[in-house]
This record gives sequence, structure tokens and C-alpha cells, in this order.
Amino acid sequence: MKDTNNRSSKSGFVAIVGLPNVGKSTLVNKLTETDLCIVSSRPQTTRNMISVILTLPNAQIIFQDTPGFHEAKTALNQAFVDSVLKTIKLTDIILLVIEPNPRHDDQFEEIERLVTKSQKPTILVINKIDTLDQKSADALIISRSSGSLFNSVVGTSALTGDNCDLLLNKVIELLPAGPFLYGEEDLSNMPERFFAEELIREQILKLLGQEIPHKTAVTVEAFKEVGNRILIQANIHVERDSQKKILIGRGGSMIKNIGMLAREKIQEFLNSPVRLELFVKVSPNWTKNTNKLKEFGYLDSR
Ligand SMILES: Nc1nc2c(ncn2[C@@H]2O[C@H](COP(=O)(O)OP(=O)(O)OP(=O)(O)O)[C@@H](O)[C@H]2O)c(=O)[nH]1
Ligand SMILES: [Mg+2]
Repeated sequence: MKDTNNRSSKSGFVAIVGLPNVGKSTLVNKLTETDLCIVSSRPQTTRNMISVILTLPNAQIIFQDTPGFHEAKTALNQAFVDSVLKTIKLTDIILLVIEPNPRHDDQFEEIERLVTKSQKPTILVINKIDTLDQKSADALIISRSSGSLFNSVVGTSALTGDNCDLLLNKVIELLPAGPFLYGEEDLSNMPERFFAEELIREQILKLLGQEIPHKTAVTVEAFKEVGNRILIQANIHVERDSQKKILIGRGGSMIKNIGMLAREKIQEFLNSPVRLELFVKVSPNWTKNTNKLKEFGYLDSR
């Protein structure tokens, strides 16, 4: 296959899956040298499959970040799990990301089984290798490689970038021959408004305590040019009045802070001045309501 400049080319979709908080999104950002996937120290940060495109001279890779695989207790959690299952089914190559001392519970066994039984090329990525000394890291990779069901086993640090080039080369080796599927400048096939929602959610994850971010969804309701700025109006949905009060903060201080920090990030992303208006809405029990999940973009509306 030839790319647009008539060179031999490879292209394909590469899913990044694993338990929550193992560093999947950090790894996608590092491999693509972007900042498109939001990252936080808490589990269940990623909620949708997110495509990030890396175009190299002879290869185009569409990385697919996915939500952490976990037990689905609410309709929202089920939507996360379903998006992982769908991505595994439709992708070309699968990277299963684990930590040096992975949990060996039912969820881990299930995701490992899904990946190794997929009949697709797979790589086991042992991430956060920077938390081990060199000797232990080498020993771990050797022991995981022996008798492994994966095409390759690689130890990486998405934080420091260690071995990320090696991982990228292994991905390129496994990539099928094919023409580029997207323009060479495209960073994602997802709309700008999706990333604006994510950048607002990122600040909520950073600024608010344990439970609130898990009960929060962001929807952009308006996204338009007004004069030399882009006006973005977004709703922040929570489940209860008490959560709304916390999000607004004393005298509106919390929502003001979220808005200020998110606006800076969105301006950087869009490379344009932005006016951001945020509204907090109570949508009782939205995490359990499939109609709301469709409205908020977590379930297909078809
Ligand atoms: N030490 C170390 N920390 C890392 C590494 N990669 C990611 N982290 C940290 O691990 C935490 C989780 O990272 P994420 O990239 O959000 O993890 P995730 O797997 O996408 O999490 P979910 O979206 O919740 O499933 C963050 O605090 C990261 O900074 C790594 O290679 N080394
Ligand atoms: Mg993530």
C-alpha cells in the first residue's frame, strides 16, 4: 500500500486496554506526543473510547484510549465496560497495560482473557517500570515473557518515556499494510467540543474531592464564533443539590476557579481566545439512567 506521497505505508487501530489507573491515558499522550487524553491520580478518569492519531512518515496509528476495565455496578459503569468490549472487537492490535504488581482479581482475569483470545496481535505493556530498580524490572519482563500468550512483552514508563520508542517500534512491526485513513495533520477524529468537555471535567477531577467527579458529567451546549472569540456554553450535571452546592462553592468561588483553569486549557487546545460559560444542573440519578447516558454521550443514541 502507498500513502499520499506514494511510499509504502502501514496503518491501523491500536487499542490500549487494562484495569483503571494503570497509566493508559498517560501512555497514549506520551506515544502521540499530545495532551489529548485527560489523566488523573484517581481511577475511572477516562469515560469514552478516545482516538488519537499519530502520523509518521510510513505509518499512521490510531491509538484508542479506553476506560479502565472494572466491575459494572451502574449503567454508567456498564457503558465504560461496553466501550472497552466494542473497541477490542473492532481494533487491529491490542495493548494490555498492567502495573508491575498487577491485581489478579476477576476483572483482571476477564480482560486478560478477552485480549489473549481476541486472535489479534497483542502486546503486554508493563507500565510504571520507573517504580522498580533496573534488576527487578529486567527480572519481571523475563518472567512475564516466558510462555506468554502475547506477541511481545515490554516494560515502559509513560511518565518518563522510558522504552516508549521500543513499544512504538513493536506496534509498527505488527501494523497491517494500508493507506493512511486520516489527513497527516489530523490529531483525532473526534470533535473539538468533546475535548472541551474533557478539559472541563479534568479541572473538576483536579479540584474536587473523592465522590463528586464520579457523579459529574459535562455537556457543551453551544460552541460558536462570536467576534474574535469562541463562545462555549457548557452544563455540568450532578446528581444532587448538595453536589451542586459544592461545585458552585462559597460565593461561586469553585465554579469560577474551574472555569478559569478550563478556559486556559481550552484556549491552548483551540489556539484561540475563548469565552467559557458554565452552568451547574441537577439531573437526579443520571449515572443509572440510560436516556441521560445517551444525552451525555456515554451510550450510542441509536
Ligand atoms: N510512576 C508512574 N506513574 C504513572 C505512569 N503512568 C501513569 N502514571 C500515573 O498513574 C496515574 C493514572 O494515570 P492515567 O493515565 O490517568 O491512568 P488510566 O489507566 O488512563 O486510568 P483510567 O482512565 O482511570 O482507567 C496518574 O497519576 C499518572 O501520573 C508511569 O509510567 N509511572
Ligand atoms: Mg485513562
